[in-house]
Amino acid sequence: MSSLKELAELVITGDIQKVKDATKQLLEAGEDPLRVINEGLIPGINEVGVRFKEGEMFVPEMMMSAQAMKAGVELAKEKIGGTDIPTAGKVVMGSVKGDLHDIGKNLVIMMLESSGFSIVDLGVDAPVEKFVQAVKEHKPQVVGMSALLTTTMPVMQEVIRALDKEGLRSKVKVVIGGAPVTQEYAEEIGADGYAPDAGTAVELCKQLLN
Ligand code: B12
Repeated sequence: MSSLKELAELVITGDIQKVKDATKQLLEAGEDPLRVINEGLIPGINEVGVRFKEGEMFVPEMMMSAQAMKAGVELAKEKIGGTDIPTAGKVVMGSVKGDLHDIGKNLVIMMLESSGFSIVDLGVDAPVEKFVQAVKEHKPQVVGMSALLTTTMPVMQEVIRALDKEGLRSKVKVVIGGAPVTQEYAEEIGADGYAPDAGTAVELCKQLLN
C-alpha cells in the first residue's frame, strides 16, 4: 500500500506508471482526492523545483515529473467530480505569454469547475490579445492569469493595461497567481486579487463576485 509520502517520492522519480498505480491505490483505499493532490502530488513536484534549482535535476527530468504529476491529477480529478450545471460565474483563464507551466493553472481550473464556475481555458503561452479577445467574446466575470516565471510576470500587467485601453477593465475582475506571484505584486499591477493555491482561488473568485 502506498502512502502520500511515497506518492510524492514517485513524482520526483518521474515514473508515470508508478505514479498512476500509487494514485489509484490511494483513491481505491478511500483517500480523499484533494489530499492526494495537496499532500502527495504537489509536495512531490515542489521538491522537483528545489532539486532543479540546486542543479540536482534537469529539464528532461522535470518534464517527466510534470507528466507523472499530471497523470496523477487526472485520476484524482475523476473522483472529485463537479456540479452539473455551472452557475457560479464564468472565468477566462490562461498561462501568460512565454509561460508553458500549466499544472497549477489546471488545478485552479479543476477546483473552479467543481465549484460550479464555467471556464474558458486559453491554455499556455497566451498572448495579451488572446485575453482581450476572450473577454470580448465570452464576457466572463473573472479573468485569471497564471505565471511561474519571474520573466513572464510582467505580461499580467500588460493584459490589465490592454483591458483598460479597450474599456473592458471595469467589466471584469482580474485575479492572478503562480509560485512567484504575491499579494503585493497583485496590488502593484492593479489586479483585483491574488491566491496562493487552488482552494483559495475559488474562495477569492466567489468573494469578488459577491
Ligand atoms: C514542473 C515545472 C516545469 C515543467 C512544466 C510542465 C507543465 N506542463 O506545467 C517544465 C519542465 C516544462 C518546466 C520548464 C521550465 N521551467 Co519550470 N518548473 C516546474 C516546477 C518544478 C513545478 C511547477 C508546478 O507545477 N508546481 C505545482 C503547482 C501545483 O503549483 P503552482 O504552479 O505554483 O500553482 C499553484 C499556485 O501557484 C496557484 N496558482 C497557479 N496559477 C494560478 C492562477 C491564478 C489566477 C490563481 C488565483 C492561482 C494560481 O494555485 C496552484 C495550485 O495550488 C517549478 C518549481 C516551483 N517551485 O514552482 C519550476 C520553475 C517554475 N521552473 C523554472 C524554470 C527556470 C523553467 C525553465 C526556464 C527551465 C529551462 N531552462 O528550460 C522552463 C521554462 C519553460 C517556459 N517557457 O515556461 C523556475 C523558475 C525560476 C524563476 N524565478 O522564474 C522554477 C521556479 C524552478 C526553480 N526552482 O528554479 N518547468
